[in-house]
Amino acid sequence: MSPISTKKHGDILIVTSNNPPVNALGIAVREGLVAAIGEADGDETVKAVVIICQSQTFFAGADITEFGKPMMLPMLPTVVDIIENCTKPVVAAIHGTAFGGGLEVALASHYRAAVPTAKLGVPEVKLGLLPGAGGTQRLPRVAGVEKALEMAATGNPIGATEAHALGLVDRLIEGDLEQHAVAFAEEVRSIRPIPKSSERDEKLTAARANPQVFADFRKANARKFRGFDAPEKNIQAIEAAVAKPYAEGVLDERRLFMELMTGRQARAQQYFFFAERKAAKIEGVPEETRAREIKRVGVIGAGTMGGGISMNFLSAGIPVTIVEMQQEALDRGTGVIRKNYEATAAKGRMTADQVTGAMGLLTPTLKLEDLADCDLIIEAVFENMDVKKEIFGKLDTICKSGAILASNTSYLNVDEIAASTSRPGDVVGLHFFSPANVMKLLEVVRGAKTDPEVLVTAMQLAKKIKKVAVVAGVCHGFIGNRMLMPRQVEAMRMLIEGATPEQIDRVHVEFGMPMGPFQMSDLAGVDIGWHRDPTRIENIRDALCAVDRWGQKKGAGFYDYDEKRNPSPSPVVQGIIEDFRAKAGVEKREISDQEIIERTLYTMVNEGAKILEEGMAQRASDIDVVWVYGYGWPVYRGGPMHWADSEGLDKIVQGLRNQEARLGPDFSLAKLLVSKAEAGEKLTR
Ligand code: 3H9
Repeated sequence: MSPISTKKHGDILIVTSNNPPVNALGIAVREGLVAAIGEADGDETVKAVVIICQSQTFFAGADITEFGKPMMLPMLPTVVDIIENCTKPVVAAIHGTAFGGGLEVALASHYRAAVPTAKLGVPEVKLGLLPGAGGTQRLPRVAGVEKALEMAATGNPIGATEAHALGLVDRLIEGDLEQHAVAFAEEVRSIRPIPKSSERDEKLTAARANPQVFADFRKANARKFRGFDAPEKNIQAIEAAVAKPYAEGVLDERRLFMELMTGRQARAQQYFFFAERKAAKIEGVPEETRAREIKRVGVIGAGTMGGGISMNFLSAGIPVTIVEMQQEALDRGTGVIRKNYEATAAKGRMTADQVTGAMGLLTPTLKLEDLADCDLIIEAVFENMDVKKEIFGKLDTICKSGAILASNTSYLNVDEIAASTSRPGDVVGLHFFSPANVMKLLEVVRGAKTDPEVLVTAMQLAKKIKKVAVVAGVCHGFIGNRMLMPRQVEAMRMLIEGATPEQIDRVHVEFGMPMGPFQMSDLAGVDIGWHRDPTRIENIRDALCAVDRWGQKKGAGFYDYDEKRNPSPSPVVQGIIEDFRAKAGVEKREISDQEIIERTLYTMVNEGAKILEEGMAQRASDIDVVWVYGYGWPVYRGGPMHWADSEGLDKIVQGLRNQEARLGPDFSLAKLLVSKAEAGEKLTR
């Protein structure tokens, strides 16, 4: 049965799509739309058309699962042209998300009506693409060039009210959408000529007179777009809309779309779209498992982590009880939370009332006993097993039955922590990334005894607080930090062998990471995990810490920093490195950029393969989600596992073999990596 059905209401033909979950414009929908427009054209009793969708949303875009498969006609550009050329006025009735191809259908319609909660956007750029069904040509004509540039190149949607102000939505509808859209269609059924977006010109004239808008836009966003192919091609397509007649502009759009579609970045970004959604699925949990209700959260520790974690829940409207040992630390912690909210409000991203509302949900206390009524308690004190065990032992006696006891540990054994309670099934790791109120990743660490209900609750709650959660097994550093370790070890070794922090960082930044290992260390604090004894100097890091080079916070780390925190290479650090080199009797040599990649990134892939082999990640794509959201791996390279697959696993194995002698006695090739490479298989499939 076709997902498109038609019915008549007086002389209005209502075309309804029912293609759950998001009314993607797959082949059956496209065929149905063409047939429905044909019906309207052919039936002289029809005076106007309404296109509307059932369930949660208007068309959310082309069907991404069709990408990479043989083309199925009619293609979307043809369908939207057929809609625009309909001889009867067409009204798009929008709710939910009119995204990508969905917005292109709406733009080809002659009028757009929307409920105020609707969102309109062209997120193709996030899939490494551009709106390829006339969107880059019609959107600037309807919404204006600057808005179209912003929407297409960033992929961020706008709300219906803003769209209405821009003229992208003609009518905002309160109440029943279908009924009001039909009334709107009745109003416009006789207007001639029928207004077509592709024939409009008036919003292009300003940019025609001032083509500098494009250069300005590129300049203003250069940092954000660094490394990505798609934003630039979105800009070029809109430039064509301004510079050329519509019929030529769409040809440019098609060419640019195909260039992107056949590229490596689009494949990586589309892979990642599904990877992110797959991550939410937990293996080995009975389908009927229900989540527990979380009405109040307790957080132990009001430091940077505890405060950031609390903010996630407060922002989602969930009350938080926050515990500290000293009044001063408690006051400082709550003060920082308030300051963070006020800073957000100052940027216009929150109202004063929302700040008051969020702070009103926070209950600071010095008594662990006050956690008795919490449904979830997250411990965020410093990384020490004895301290954590003591806290969990106490929680066991204080917390109500059924409460979830979580640790924010980033390395420690969650099973050992769970064993300090009488209810290991209620214990789980919730590893937030710093700053916890900003970073999207949450590693949910599944202990040997963690109850399926607890896992399901953690994953659902993650969505509620707008995190992307990934299930990890119990191993040192879980998924993310465990893979960071070989990278750190090799980066340090290469310093002694002859590389500089600048070179190693540059290679990572050129690869697309936001920063290299030494920049990251300076930002996070070189002293994290340091033994705090300045007389005990066993490695370069100890030597830096001993002379107070703790990173940006001290104005010195692997780099020197000026007052504005601009880094420059440090002669002191160079001296320390040379000292170690001399002591180790190592002869300085040139280290190539390729060697840096093989010893830092290939070793990470190898560790990822071990994580998979040991079942510490449910699937390779989960590892990619961790690295993209937790550490800024460039999404246009899909994540370390997808990247390894696209480079070719045999190349990765060969690179590691080339370096094996330098990687030292602790290194071993992951069996899974070797076997997949030999079989010509991929990690991600
Ligand atoms: C495009 O339009 C190109 C054209 O310009 C040119 C063509 C020539 N296709 O995200 P959710 C699935 S490119 C197929 O969890 P939410 C999704 O995988 C497209 N499937 O829900 C998931 O499946 P499962 C431009 C899709 O409520 C289920 O639907 N459009 C598509 O949190 C639910 O998704 C976009 O990029 C799709 N287009 O969010 C929009 N979209 O249940 C992409 C979703 O098996 N989509 N699925 O895991 C979104 O941004 C969000 O899905 C949306 C709903 C906001 C719509």
